Formats: sequence, structure tokens, C-alpha cells
Amino acid sequence: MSNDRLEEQTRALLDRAMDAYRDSPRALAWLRAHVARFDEPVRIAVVGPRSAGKSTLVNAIAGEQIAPVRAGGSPLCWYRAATGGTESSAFAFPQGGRPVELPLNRQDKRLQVDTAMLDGLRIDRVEMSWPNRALRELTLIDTPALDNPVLDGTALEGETDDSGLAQAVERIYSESDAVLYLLPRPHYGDLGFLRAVQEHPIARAAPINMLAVVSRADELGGGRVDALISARQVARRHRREAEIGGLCQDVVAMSGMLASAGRTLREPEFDAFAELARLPKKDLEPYLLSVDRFAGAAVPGPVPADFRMALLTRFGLFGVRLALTLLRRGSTTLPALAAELVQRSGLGELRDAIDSSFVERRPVLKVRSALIALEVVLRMEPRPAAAALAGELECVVAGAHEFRELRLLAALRGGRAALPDELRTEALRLLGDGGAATAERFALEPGIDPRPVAFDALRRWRAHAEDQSLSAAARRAAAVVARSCEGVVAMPVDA
Ligand SMILES: Nc1nc2c(ncn2[C@@H]2O[C@H](COP(=O)(O)OP(=O)(O)OP(=O)(O)O)[C@@H](O)[C@H]2O)c(=O)[nH]1
Ligand SMILES: [Mg+2]
Repeated sequence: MSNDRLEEQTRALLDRAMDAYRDSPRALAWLRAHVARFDEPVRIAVVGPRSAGKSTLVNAIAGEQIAPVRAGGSPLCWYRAATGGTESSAFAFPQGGRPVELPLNRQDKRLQVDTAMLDGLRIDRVEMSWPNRALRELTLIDTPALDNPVLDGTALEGETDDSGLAQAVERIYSESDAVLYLLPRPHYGDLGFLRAVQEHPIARAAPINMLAVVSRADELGGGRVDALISARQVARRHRREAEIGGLCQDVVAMSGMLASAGRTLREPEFDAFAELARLPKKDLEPYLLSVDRFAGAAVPGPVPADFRMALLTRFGLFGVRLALTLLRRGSTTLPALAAELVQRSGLGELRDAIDSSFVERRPVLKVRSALIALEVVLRMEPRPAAAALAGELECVVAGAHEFRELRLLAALRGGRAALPDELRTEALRLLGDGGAATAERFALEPGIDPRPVAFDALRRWRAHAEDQSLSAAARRAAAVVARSCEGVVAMPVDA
């Protein structure tokens, strides 16, 4: 909406900073890199504790088996779509060394990189690009587990970690625009990073770049058939709580394993499921009660034990059970079964959340990243010319309506905002919950002049902002909605 102005202000600040730091090659390179980022897809880091399912989630979103890439030095692994007919490529960036090109092999929805030549090297970053539709508007960054006593909740009282966690957070900060934070179970010890990311002064003013994901949702409640329903309830509860919901744009539940296996379902796997589903249900049922039983020698039917084990590795016991149920209920072709598995995995909800909170909000997220980067330069290399810039930076951050809009949107989604129910639905729409484009905010056909409708909405929401029968918090929220309408009313005629 009025992103343009915020982006212009930010670009102008960066220009002036580049002028003030023209004699510092390091600062200059850093600032230039951030200017270039404005035109790139949004960079999303997948973050969380060990074995949270980060790499599996990357595969689920990409729709191919690509992660993890194993290399020394806990590299961040970048996955991006090759643009404009460029070739597939993989590069590793060793610490302090020159980039190494890695052999890449892509077959049957599997992308394998040969990392043999990286033995003994500490790698900072691995970057892969290949043609992939799902990654056209976003770059995924798989991150190493944040192993840390403060993070995993095992720290002694008063123990803080200033090095490991701070460094990991700084690194993810400077490389990504947005974060998917995986909560493998409702475990509050996992929130250290979530809080740490918002310690930064600008991040605190604009906590608009995170989605929390209740991951490995199929395992909830011992992997019962309703596991994903329970996981969605857990997500809804987190969304309402300030502790998690208050730091994120939204909370969703999903099983990365189910989504990834569904998206890459192969013919032999489908055939094996079909063979098993043809057996009388009561004959197979006892073998579906545990991993050991399903992998054992006694299972009837022609599918050999090692193949059953392979199915378990890819789909989990929950996925195997679900696939058999779906086949019996009529999903009898490979595409139909794959689609059902993916649909039940929660991937659709996650993609919607990513699109609405990250892809559609790319300009605001890029601005946020650039402002944080500028703050780092001003703090690390203080000088007289920087003082004025620091003051202006603070003003831009404090005045950015876009940040307030996204905060309010998150609070309304979680039912944490003070607005009465009868105003909530319209507020959500006007703030861009169902789509950030103007036509969607005002429920108009594209091409219709939105200003008359926006003007009407502006008048009503200004009245709510002054309505003394509402609480002070509700009036403040109404003023934010009014400001979003004002941005459209003020649009030039040909916009
Ligand atoms: N049941 C189930 N298992 C999962 C899911 N996602 C991942 N896993 C399994 O959990 C293990 C770890 O998965 P990864 O995706 O490698 O997790 P990660 O967070 O990248 O792990 P690290 O990078 O080692 O911290 C693997 O055995 C996966 O098969 C899920 O959604 N459901
Ligand atoms: Mg991993």
C-alpha cells in the first residue's frame, strides 16, 4: 500500500549511509549487498532445535528431496530457483577460501550434491539453484540445529550464552528476511531463539517476520489418526498466547514428512501401498500397531520387509496407515494418493501463511532487513556523520505504519487484539489478511477505483478510533486500520 514511501525512505537512508561510509570498503560492500536484496525473492530461514524437521520441511516446500547437504562447519544451505534459463549449480563457500563448485545430480525429484571434495573444510554456506516452480518467489535457507543450553531450556538459572546463540542469531538475521520457526512439540524450552531474535532493537520494533510451525504434527498423541487435528488445536492455542503468538505473524501445524513424501511419491512406493491395501483389513491391522511389527517378517502379502522399512523411513507409521486408509477409500491412482497425503499434511496452510505473511509482504520485509543492516553499520563503525543517520533511522522505524499494520494483523489473527468481534472481520480484511493487494482489501474486482470505498471505510474507522465506548486499545487498533485506508485514499489517480 504505502510501502513505496517506506521503501523510498529506506533506500534514501542507505544512499546517504553509502556516502558517509564511502571510505570504508567493508561497510560499503555490506550496504550495497542490502540494496541489491530489495530486488531478490524473499529469503526464508528454516530454524529450530535439533531434529525438528527443518530439512524435511525444506523438501516439502520445494517438492523435491534436496536437503540436507552434509558438510563440516554447520553451513547455512541456500536453495533457490535458477532464473532466466540459467543452469543448475551448487557451490560451497569455505571459511576464508574460494567457492568450490560441487557436482550435482538431479533425478526423479531427488537432487544430490557430491560433497566429497569438501572433506576437512569448514563451510560457511552452500548455495544451490535449479529450476523449481515452488521457489520462484522465495529462497529457502536450511539452518543447522541451534544446539545451546539456553535454547533448549537446560541452562542453569542465570546462565546466559553470549557467544553461540548470539552468533547464530546474528548470522540468520543478516542472511534472511523471514523465519519459519519449528516447534517440534509444545515445549517451552524451545522459545529461547524465538525471544533472542527479537532482542535486536529494530527487530523488537518490527516483529513481523516469523511464522511458528508446530512440526512433526503426525507424531502428536502417539501418532493416532487424529494427530493432525490435535496439532492444529495446539497451533490455535499458541496463536492466542502472547508467548508464541505475540512474536509471530501466525502459527500453523504440519507434518513435513507426510508433505515431502507425498510430493515425491514414487511408482514403486505407490505399488507397494496398493498391494498392502488389497489385503483383508483385519489381516493387516495387527501389523500397523508399531514400527517393529510393520517392519517384521510376519507381515502378509508380497511386499518384502526391507521395502516396508523404506516406506516407514519415508512416510512414518502414521503416513503408512494414512496411505492405506486413503487407498481403501478410493484414492487409487498415484496422483490422487499423493494429493490426499499432501492435503492432509498441512502443507497448504503453511504455503498460504508463507504467501500471505512473507511473499506478499516482501517489500516490508526487505525494508526491515535493510534497516537492521544499517543499524549494524552505524553501531559497528560509529562516526560523526552516522549520528544524524541513526536519529533518522529511529524515526523511520517508529513511523512505519506497515510494521504496525502487520503487528495488528497478527494480534487479530490470534484473537489477541482488543477490537470487538463485530469489527474484527472487516479489520482483518482491510489490513490484508485475505490478500495484501488493494482490490482484495476492499473486496473489489481488480481495475475498479478503490478510493470511494476506501474513503467510506476511512470515515467509519476514524469514527471507531474516536468512539469513547471502545477501550483505549481498541481505539488505537481502529486508528491503525484507518491509516491503512488512508494510504489508499491518498493514492494518485492513475495508481
Ligand atoms: N514423524 C515425523 N518425522 C519427521 C518429520 N519431519 C522430519 N522427521 C524425521 O526426523 C528426523 C530429522 O529430520 P530432519 O528434517 O533432518 O530434521 P532437522 O531439523 O533438519 O535436523 P537437524 O538438521 O539434524 O537438526 C528424520 O529422521 C526425519 O525423517 C515429520 O513431520 N514427522
Ligand atoms: Mg537439517
